[in-house]
Amino acid sequence: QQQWYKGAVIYQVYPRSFQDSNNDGIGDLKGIINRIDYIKSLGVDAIWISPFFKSPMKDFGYDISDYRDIDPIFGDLNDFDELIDQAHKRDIKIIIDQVLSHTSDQHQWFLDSRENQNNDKADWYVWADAKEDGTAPNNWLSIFGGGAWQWEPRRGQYYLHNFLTEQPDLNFHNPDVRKAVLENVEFWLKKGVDGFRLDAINFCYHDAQLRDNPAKPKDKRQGRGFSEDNPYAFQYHYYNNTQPENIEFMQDIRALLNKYPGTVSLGEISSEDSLATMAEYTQGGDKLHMGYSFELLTDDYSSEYIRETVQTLEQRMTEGWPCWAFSNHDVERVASRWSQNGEINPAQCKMLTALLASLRGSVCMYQGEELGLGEASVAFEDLQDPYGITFWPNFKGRDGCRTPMPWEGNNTQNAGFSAAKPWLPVDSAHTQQAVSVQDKDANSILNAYREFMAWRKQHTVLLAGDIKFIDTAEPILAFYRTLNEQTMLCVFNLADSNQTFELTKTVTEAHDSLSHCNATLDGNKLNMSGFGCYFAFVK
Ligand code: GLO
Repeated sequence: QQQWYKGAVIYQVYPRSFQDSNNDGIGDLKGIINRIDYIKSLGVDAIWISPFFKSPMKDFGYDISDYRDIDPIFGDLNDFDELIDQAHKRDIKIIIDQVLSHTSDQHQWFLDSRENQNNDKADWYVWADAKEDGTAPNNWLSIFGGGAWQWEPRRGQYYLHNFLTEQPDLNFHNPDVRKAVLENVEFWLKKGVDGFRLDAINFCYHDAQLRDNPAKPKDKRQGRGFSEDNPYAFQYHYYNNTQPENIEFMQDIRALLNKYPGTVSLGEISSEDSLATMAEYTQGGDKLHMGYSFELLTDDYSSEYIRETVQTLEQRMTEGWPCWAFSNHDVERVASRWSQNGEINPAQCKMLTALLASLRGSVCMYQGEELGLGEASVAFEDLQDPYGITFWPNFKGRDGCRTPMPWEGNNTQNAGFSAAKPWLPVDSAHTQQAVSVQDKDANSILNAYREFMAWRKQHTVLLAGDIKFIDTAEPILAFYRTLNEQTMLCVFNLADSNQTFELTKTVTEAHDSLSHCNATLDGNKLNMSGFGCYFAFVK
């Protein structure tokens, strides 16, 4: 019996924007409960909910001021218990976000720590003296822009923040910190969660000697979902994250999870060599269960890129288990990002769902991906994300993928998300793609999504088989999934033009039952329409 997370489809809910139940313009836990049957109808195995803990919301919940409580904007602990209950009744697992590398600057630990240099919590964050000339201790930068050090007048020292100024980094070199952090994690295990998505998990440790990061040559800088003119891209981040000690902490997390059988960890990893770090953090059976890859969240869209990426990770990640995603709350929505002509193409959205659901590993799909939503355009005046405000207009931040879910079409107020003005505007183009509209249309992206999810579940070879790519030219991507005696051929046309593909094996059972594929076999020649796909058992 394969463990549940292997091959699972995890539906990511960004709670602020999913469903508002009390009409304050912000989604909440009750809203998720009200929509649980919709989530069930998608055929997913688990929900990952982005942070809903007490927070000043400078980074919309990724800045936590109390790890054991729910922010009132989202509800309370009873709502959470109810959510777990309702999800479990429907056989849906609950994965929650844990932001361990940093807290909010309003967390009591930080309020104490910053007071002076000799209090209980004095060494719980990363404090350092100014250089002789008053400048920051070293050259480290913040992902969200500017230096990674902030001066604290009370202590007469700088503190480290890899993210916003309001997100001070905890000092994991201090064993008391590790212990306290794990106690918070255990609080949620006792509540019955099925696992954790671990935010920026390779950022727990920093280099204790605070060595400068080396400069990165211009041709090596790539944007990983962040602005390429973000100076963050100008350095190799050798010393501010992914330190050797970090691995021991992964082992501590696993040891804790092992006390709660069936619970899993999904680590978000972005390092200078993310694939290598993912392999390292998930091998040996004593560290993380799954690594979450950023590789397919980039602008790169070609069969060569996808093949090379998946293949490289397959080779490196011998025992570890990957988790792939095309979209999340940090990057431009895939329907726009990989659009071939600037417009949303439903056939492409369906094909991408089929592709993602055919890869070896687990899969995360972001709310609205099942509707083929494109990136919303958000005016500067409406921006909420500090990251976007800093880098505007070159980089518009993450609000475009965080606008509210469109539930109702027609002229329903705010697409049924809320009766009050939503915290981010509903995109008018999204209204036409609303759940109620697509639900009724057998040919919709939503119904194709449901079909593929059911399809994946029915075929163990897709959940557990290995993956072997076929050497194809653009724009065809093709691979075999094999388990024991069974081999399934999976072919995808990544372009909007008709293509052909030559089969070299014999079809024993073609999958004509799938209604969203747009490919027909003629002898051993496969004729594929634009963005078509094809599945068959072969010998
Ligand atoms: C991506 C997170 C992002 C947070 C950041 C700080 O890394 O999902 O949304 O802003 O990690 O916690």
